[in-house]
Amino acid sequence: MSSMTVAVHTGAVEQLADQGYCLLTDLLASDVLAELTAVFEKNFTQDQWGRNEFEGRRTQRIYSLLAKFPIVANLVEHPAIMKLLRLHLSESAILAACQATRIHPGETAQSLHADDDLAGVARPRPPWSLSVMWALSPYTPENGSTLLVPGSHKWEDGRKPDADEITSLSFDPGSALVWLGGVYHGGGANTSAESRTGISIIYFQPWLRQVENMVLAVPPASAAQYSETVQRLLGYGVAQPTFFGHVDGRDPIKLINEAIT
Ligand SMILES: O=C(O)CCC(=O)C(=O)O
Repeated sequence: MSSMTVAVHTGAVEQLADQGYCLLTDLLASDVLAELTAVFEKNFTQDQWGRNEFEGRRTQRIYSLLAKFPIVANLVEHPAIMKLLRLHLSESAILAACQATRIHPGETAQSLHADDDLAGVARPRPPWSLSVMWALSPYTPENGSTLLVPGSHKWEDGRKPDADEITSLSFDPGSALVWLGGVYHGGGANTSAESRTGISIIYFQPWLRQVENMVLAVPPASAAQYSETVQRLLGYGVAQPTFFGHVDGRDPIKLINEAIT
């Protein structure tokens, strides 16, 4: 991560600490935004519907973006985001997820959740993750803009948000909504006639990983000689029920043996 000096919007660093989220507008050069928009206009197809209520039955997702669309690196390593990462997470944070999402008209609100709660460690706690929602279309409360509960990263276990504590913002393509992993959030309901398209990126603390990077050390062809138990211990498997560890939305055990279900 570079140590260059980068300006972020006035107050964003403080707002992220205090409210748990901030909105950065107008971050992308027009040619980069135009290319990103064109790429995802072309690549959302009809076979990408969510497989459960959490993925969203009227939501489409495309995974493994950096393997498919190098232009996405402009978002992953955007200097303003790198600065927030350094200040709020870690100098050596890692990329945990990077997916395109399109919420279609008729989608209902996703259940509110805090990504860091999956750790099962008592709240409040320092952030284990930082999320960024990059808008490639307008985001509005009507078309499913991300629901957020400001300040909830400071809440104790068990507190549930009242309806008037949940907010969602309007913002333009090229903006980035950033929140800390302790903040309750979720995709909003789309009651409009237009779809809402964005790139959702999650960064993790660097220690949320294997000590040895086992799937690089023992690639699929080599892992094939072992039992399924060893393969899953190496990392060729997903955690249930979160599906963490997936590759392009699928269980990575299939990289070794397509027949395993
Ligand atoms: O789409 C959004 O606005 C947020 C989605 C989200 O939090 C998730 O899918 O886990």
